[in-house]
Amino acid sequence: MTTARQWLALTIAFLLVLIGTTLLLPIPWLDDRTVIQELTETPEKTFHLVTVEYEGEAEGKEIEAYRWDPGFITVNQGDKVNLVLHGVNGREHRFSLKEFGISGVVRKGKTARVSFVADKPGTYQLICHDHATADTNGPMIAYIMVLGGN
Ligand SMILES: [Cu+2]
Repeated sequence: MTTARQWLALTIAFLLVLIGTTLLLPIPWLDDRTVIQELTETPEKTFHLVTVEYEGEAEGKEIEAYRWDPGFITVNQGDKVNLVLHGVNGREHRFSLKEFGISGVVRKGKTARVSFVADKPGTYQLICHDHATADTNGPMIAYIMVLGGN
């Protein structure tokens, strides 16, 4: 005969195995990540941006504009975002993303890396202060859209 106490022990053992497997097995609809990974790891997204220069001519005058390429990035709230900025055109670009306390400079032929956690929804501007407006050969602004939680 199985006693009530033994049933209880068996039930607890079964539940522990069930919970253990659920937490540790890769789940197909979580991109084969485990529940523990899903709960503890911050999703990380890396974007490469290039400094580019557009040139044109109007009324015999040469005109130019610097841009970040790509100029629009979408992430989810809570993502750790890595920006890898490659200096291709333009001698240097002093930039900031002020809502996330980021500033730096990208120089021609060099790479600058910055990271932040996108902890608040909204659209933020990665501004190059050397080319911030059309009057200063810009606007060199990349828009970073952080989508709110689900
Ligand atoms: Cu610039």
